Amino acid sequence: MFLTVEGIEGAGKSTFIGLLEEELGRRGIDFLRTREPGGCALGRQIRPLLLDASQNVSSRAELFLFLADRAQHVADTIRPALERGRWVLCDRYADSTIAYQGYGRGMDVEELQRLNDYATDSLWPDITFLLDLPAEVGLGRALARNGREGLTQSEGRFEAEALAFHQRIREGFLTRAARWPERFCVLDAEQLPEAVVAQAVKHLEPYFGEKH
Ligand code: Z5A
Repeated sequence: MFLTVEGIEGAGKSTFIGLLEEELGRRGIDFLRTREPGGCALGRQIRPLLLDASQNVSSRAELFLFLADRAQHVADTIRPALERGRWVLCDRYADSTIAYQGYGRGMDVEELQRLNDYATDSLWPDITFLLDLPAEVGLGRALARNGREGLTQSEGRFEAEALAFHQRIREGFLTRAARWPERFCVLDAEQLPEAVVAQAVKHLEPYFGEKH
């Protein structure tokens, strides 16, 4: 079972995944937690290039760095785990590229869909949890967290983008969720973290018996 978690900045993905991990553990599910960018050895070298605010990376170069990270991550980590019957729980995946580089940066969405098919050899998640909330709420949370962790307000290339950029990304995710309703499970991320996870667990209930 391949699960991905998507959402705008500050949607609460890390918090959500932490709580979901506990639930999966309690149910005896053998799972792998991973993330993009940076879920494999090559990706850990690529990640700082993508997130460093001082890097002047062109949109196309950025796209191919995300795709290189993903291609290696699928080959090295995700596919082998799925083939061994494990569940994979991944923080961001191909939908992020289409939302950020497509809807956010204005690159051609259908072209990005094809490039993701190529990079992943057509591996798409079984279920995608979309943590949905208004962009200003997510950015507010991310900035408060950065403040607590001693980072500057605009630390990171994506945090520094204008509110309209993050609003386009939210709309992009929702457009994808409407196009693939059988894959996406849209969760109201303005609720308390425990309530968000409870909705996800309810959605997963039919799969728990299968354990793969
Ligand atoms: N990116 C891309 O452009 N293209 C791609 O193909 C891929 C990614 C794969 C990766 O950054 C960046 O790369 C990302 C998209 C882009 N940039 N942005 N934006 P990252 O991995 O460093 O960061 P992130 O993925 O955006 O995650 P995040 O900012 O760390 O947020 P989060 O994991 O969703 O949230 P959190 O840390 O769990 O929560 C944020 C704060 O809110 C924190 O203080 C929590 O305590 C609080 N929180 C969490 N849940 C709640 C609820 N339910 N209520 C209230 N407060 C909450």
